[in-house]
Amino acid sequence: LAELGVEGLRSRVAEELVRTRERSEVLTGSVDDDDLTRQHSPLMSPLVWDLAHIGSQEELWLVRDVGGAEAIRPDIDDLYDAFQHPRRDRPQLPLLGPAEARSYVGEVRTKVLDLLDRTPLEGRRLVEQAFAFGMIVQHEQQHDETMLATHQLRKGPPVLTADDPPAAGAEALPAEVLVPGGPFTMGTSTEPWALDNERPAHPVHVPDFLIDTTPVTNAAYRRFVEGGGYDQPRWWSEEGWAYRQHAELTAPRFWRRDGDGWLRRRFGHVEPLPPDEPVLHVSFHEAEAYARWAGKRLPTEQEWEKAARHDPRTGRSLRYPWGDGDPGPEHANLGQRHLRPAAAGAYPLGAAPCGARQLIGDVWEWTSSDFLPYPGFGAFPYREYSEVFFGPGHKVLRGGSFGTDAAACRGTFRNWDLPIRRQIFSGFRCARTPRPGELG
Ligand code: AVJ
Ligand code: FE
Repeated sequence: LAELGVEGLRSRVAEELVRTRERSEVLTGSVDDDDLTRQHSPLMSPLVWDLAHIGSQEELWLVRDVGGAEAIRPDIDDLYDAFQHPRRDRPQLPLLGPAEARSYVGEVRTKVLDLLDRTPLEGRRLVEQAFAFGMIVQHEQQHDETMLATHQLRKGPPVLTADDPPAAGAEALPAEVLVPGGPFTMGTSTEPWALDNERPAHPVHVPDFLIDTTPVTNAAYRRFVEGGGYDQPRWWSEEGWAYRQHAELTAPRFWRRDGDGWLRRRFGHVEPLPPDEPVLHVSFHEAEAYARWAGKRLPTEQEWEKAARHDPRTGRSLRYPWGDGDPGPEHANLGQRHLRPAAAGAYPLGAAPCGARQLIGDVWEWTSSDFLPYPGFGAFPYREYSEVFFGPGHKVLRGGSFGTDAAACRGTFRNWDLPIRRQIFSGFRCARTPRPGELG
């Protein structure tokens, strides 16, 4: 950050705030007021809640905490506190209406841009001050991804448009790649916008493992579905099978049988299931069952990050699979640039040193790991950001999806969710431990 200079940093932060708000405007401006205030699924907030919540967090963290200014709307703090009201109850709250919400977030933003002009952004506190703005950009982007998931749940004709992602290359890829055993550095102490749960950098020893070169595709997952995978408890954990029974799961969310084939619904389009695309909208339990059926397992979070970041030539951990440079459209499918994952095998320039592809972007990837703190973890800026979610109830997802912005995605970034969730843009890849003697 310091390399940008004070004015460079200031304009970079302002650009990110503006770019991010444009995305929020697309997501909330493409539907009518009824669509904005309605609840499209009990799993999600009304879109108008996300919008005002974005403004409310920005008011709390920047206008009040960094700027020391008086509250703009102290009366609504409670309505937009995610801990006070579960998503299913939010439509019943006396929320700001669409016009009020828009003017509120606009008013907050005007104050924030003014604050950015006045904040010194230098000296010892530079990183801390810039971090508060970076955290707000990431927070808004995370809610933009959540709103994109709400769009996927809404009924009715398509309202969002985007070009298709690049096709897969013609070359044949190996099904899996080897990551030789040894130490690597997990997490980060230097990434300026890394959140508390990604810190600090720490050494981890990871034994030999093989990991799928690409995420598991619809075609592969379909073989599991049609091979009776959802009818055979032996592939599922006890908890997973109980969930499968209770929720009456028979296939990934948004799939529908059509004669001998399958259709899937995607942002209002109903289309034949694309065989080469990574499977999307599966829960942790479904991913785990598939992996067992395939004779494999899910990667641990440590294995995933080593595959994505470890550079055996230098022994260092990279910021991204392709190196230390920020993500470009040639590296990864991020930022809602496309409204679907790219086919497995796309993005050769985004490959990791081990040869694995699409670790960043396309689909969030379930890991077998519980969401837990790294050794030396310190909650920042609030316990409520990560710490209260640590424990066996939440599983870690890695790598970001087509709906994740680059500002909220890094090789170290950790997402988490309940193992039953599948309205998120979740997929997975498998891993396995080599059989004795297999590696020669
Ligand atoms: C990191 C995606 C699990 O959306 O629940 C948003 C991020 N935290 N507002 C979420 C978050 C507070 C969080 N996830
Ligand atoms: Fe939030």
